[in-house]
Amino acid sequence: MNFNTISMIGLGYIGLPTAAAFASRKVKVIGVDVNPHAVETINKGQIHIVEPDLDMVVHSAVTEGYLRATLTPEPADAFLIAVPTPFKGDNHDPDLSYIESAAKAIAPVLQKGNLVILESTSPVGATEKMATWLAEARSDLTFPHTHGEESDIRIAHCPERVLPGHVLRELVNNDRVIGGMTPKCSQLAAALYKIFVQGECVITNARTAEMCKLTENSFRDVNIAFANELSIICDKLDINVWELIGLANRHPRVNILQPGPGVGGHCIAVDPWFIVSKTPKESRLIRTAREVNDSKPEWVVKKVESAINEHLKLFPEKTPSQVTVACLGLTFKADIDDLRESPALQIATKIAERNKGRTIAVDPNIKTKKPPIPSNISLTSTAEACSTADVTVILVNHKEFKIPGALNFKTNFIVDATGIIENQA
Ligand code: SAJ
Repeated sequence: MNFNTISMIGLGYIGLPTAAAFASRKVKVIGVDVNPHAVETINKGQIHIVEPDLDMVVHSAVTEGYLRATLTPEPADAFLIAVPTPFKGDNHDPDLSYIESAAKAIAPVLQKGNLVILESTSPVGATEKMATWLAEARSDLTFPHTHGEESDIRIAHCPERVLPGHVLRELVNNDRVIGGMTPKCSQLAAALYKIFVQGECVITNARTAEMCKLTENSFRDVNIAFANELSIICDKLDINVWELIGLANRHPRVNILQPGPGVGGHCIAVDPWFIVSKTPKESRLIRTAREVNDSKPEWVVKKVESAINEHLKLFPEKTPSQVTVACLGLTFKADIDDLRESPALQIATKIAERNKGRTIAVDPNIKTKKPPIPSNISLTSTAEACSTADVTVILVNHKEFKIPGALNFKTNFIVDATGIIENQA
């Protein structure tokens, strides 16, 4: 089949780069988003998110006429859905309402022969659920969950697996898991991705593809939890965890990840719960890993509180309101500017709430004038933080902090959640 027009529903961190990747191969792409600001910005050839090189690709796709954004879906040969799947309530249950809305929005323009792909990270069974929502809205068409290979509409789940900060490269180079609801659905979806994917398009079924994405992020979460648990054990036993991990990793079959202030972002801290929510009794390790990683920020805050107390013991003439605490790094991981779901920001916020003195913070990647951080945290430069802080906590290993000599502390009261100091020693 020829894909003359592709429609991308959801123009966020995944949808927009994917739309731009198709458009860069001279395929007509109609991007759909409910956010008028996003639509307007894209139609001007600009972008509303931060991702290296994406601005150039979107600019040329729009100016050459291959990419256009709109608020309402229009007919196309293939529809790709890349909308959020957050939690519903406090129970970590997945909220599929954005997928449901997207399905209901495209249903009126669906035509026999169309392909619909769910790219959003989803709990097992979500693709079948999407098929039922489409079928409810279009009783004149047939769908794979009832008509198998004979269906009018083809449906597949092809999860995105790209790393923020490297999205354009990974979109093209990574292998792609293609989970069709039937073999024909898979073949059609693979043909679509082959337009720009240079990695292998590996075919499976929809449920396995759903579970594959959740498994990848849970694997990473469990491994980070192991490193974080080791860091707490080593602290108690007076062992340097960074040295320990370096030594253990010299074993040919050991590869321990790095401890940190906790796990942030919108994927690794979320997706494992989609497995737990479906199979709560069976997912003991996956749940525990989430709990271990989620408890790490509070552990770091407690270390900072102990450091403040030690500092006050050494300088008994000082009152708690005279202690300045500096937080180095606020983003959810190194060398990006994304503050959402950031354990570093969570820690800085708690410190600022509990610390009676001044709380200052440095983040070389936060360049906006009014970043979304609490007003009781003042942003400053690395040099000023190092020269004024009585207690310092290193929360993100940004490349600027790793430059030899960049961290010239006046204080000895340092809590290093990242291993920067140890790795420089
Ligand atoms: N982290 C550690 N120690 C480590 C590695 C990471 O504490 O050794 C922390 C980071 O600081 C960060 C969090 O984990 O707070 C997550 O960072 P990440 O770089 O591991 O992953 P994300 O969330 O940026 O992207 C992940 C990727 N998944 C995997 O690597 C298995 C990416 O490929 C997925 O596409 C993305 O989730 C997603 O969208 O699901």
